Amino acid sequence: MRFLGLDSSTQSLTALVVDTDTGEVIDRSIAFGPRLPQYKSPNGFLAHADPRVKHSDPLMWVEALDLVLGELRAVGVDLGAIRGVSGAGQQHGSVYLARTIDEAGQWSASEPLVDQVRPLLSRATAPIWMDASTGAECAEIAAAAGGNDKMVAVTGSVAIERFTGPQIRKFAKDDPASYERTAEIHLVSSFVASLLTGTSVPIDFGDGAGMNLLDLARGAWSPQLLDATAPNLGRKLKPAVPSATYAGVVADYFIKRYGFAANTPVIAFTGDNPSSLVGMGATEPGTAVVSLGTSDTMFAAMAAPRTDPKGYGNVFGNPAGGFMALCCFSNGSLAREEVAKRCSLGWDEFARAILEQTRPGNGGDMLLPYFVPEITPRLPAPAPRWFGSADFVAGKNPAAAARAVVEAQALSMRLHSAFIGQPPDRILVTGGASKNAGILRVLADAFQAEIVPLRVGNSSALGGALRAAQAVEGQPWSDLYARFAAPDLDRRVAPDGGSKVTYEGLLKQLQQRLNDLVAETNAKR
Ligand code: ADP
Ligand code: XUL
Repeated sequence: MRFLGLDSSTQSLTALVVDTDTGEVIDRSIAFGPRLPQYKSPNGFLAHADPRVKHSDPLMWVEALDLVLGELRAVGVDLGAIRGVSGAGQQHGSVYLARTIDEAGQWSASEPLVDQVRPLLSRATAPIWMDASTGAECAEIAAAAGGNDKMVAVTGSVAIERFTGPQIRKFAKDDPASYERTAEIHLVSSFVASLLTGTSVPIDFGDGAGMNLLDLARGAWSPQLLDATAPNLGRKLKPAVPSATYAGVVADYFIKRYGFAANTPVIAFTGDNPSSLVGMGATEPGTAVVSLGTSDTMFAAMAAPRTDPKGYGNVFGNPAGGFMALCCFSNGSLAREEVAKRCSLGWDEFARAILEQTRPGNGGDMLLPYFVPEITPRLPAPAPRWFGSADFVAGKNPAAAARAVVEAQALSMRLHSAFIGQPPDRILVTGGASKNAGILRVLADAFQAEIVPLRVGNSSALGGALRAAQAVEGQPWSDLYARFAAPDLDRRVAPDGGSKVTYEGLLKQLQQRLNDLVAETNAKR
């Protein structure tokens, strides 16, 4: 049988079809920047004078959904053979509607969906996970909830700028009239699922845990946190549901336009990271995953929720049941791209610079690669810092710059993910940058762990397709993983034991420099 997974991520929307009989996988992506230039979002978000503010136009995601389905059809995929759909969205981003999709979602097949969704928006833009502008709201929510320790105990995370609760509070404070006329608030995941069914699809536990609103133990919105966040918020959110919830069927619009079969089931969508946990075959505790997308994340399934005493890490729902821990770094691909651009390096040259032209430790050259506000550690404003030789600091050593950005990222990941548990000796990798052999080499050495890419890229969209397959066909996860989440053994990278001592030293040095940078930033506030 065939299943469709969708992933509405920061920079692109991907659709991926699996065939559980033949093992075949077909995917297509719409990159927002090049394909939808009218939205003026080359990296998936709108320009803003304040670097802390990062919003996207939700209509861009609506148009991309039509485009990607059209493209699947154009390459000969018979969407009438799809037996179930699920998917994922970039986490934390929120969409505000003046009418619920239950009320307004009888989409007419004769008019583009984007024109039917436009009049429903009560807020023209959607704040996304990169937004760091809600520091005041985080403090207010945490204070009203009894402090950040209480927030962690209930929700698995301290009040954090990018999480949806503080974003909702900011909207309610800045534009109370528009907030009041908002009938329904969606995450990106539940929004795309709702477009697909033409009904209001609830938020799942996986993505809902990224809102600073979900009581993890009860699997329900916390009444106290709803109150601490914004007036009447409980009325604007449907109750959260387990990820495997049947959410409805594909709307007539998609049947008429793209040839889906009547009554094709849609399973609740989840966050891109929980979805990747499935796409990587890592829903059982014991396997660590690093995702190198727009953001870099490191995550792993957990039997019981374990929280980060430093307040950086988060706990989300595991779509297969239980929980997952996650650390998120906003200076992921965007920082690597910034360095590559400044140094005029293509990705192949970037990899060669690491593999052939530089050595572990980078001869003492170190970069704190914070070109946009950072989540881990928390830096509310860009703060790149260059340490080492004069040429390097002056930006005249492209090879060292390439290694420096990746070494700092890998070591910061090691440092901040320690709360998740035992240091991993094997890490699965995914995301756009996992194609880069230079980056994998540094990860292997910095963690002293074997790095294993999977054969299928797009783990988040794959996770959507596998979740649909599991919900409809009911086969064990392990069978699906054996078939679709197989490691690409030719590309795995073993650690070089000779670099271990160098990286231990570098780790301590990085920790000190990060502590200094955070202290400097806090002193300026
Ligand atoms: P997201 O899902 O967050 O939109 P992806 O996982 O699709 O992101 O990754 C996109 C990023 O991957 C691009 O921004 C680009 O910087 C990076 N990328 C693509 N190819 C390479 C490569 N060969 N080496 C390093 N980075 C790459
Ligand atoms: C996770 C996070 C990002 C987004 C975008 O907490 O903010 O990883 O999900 O990928």
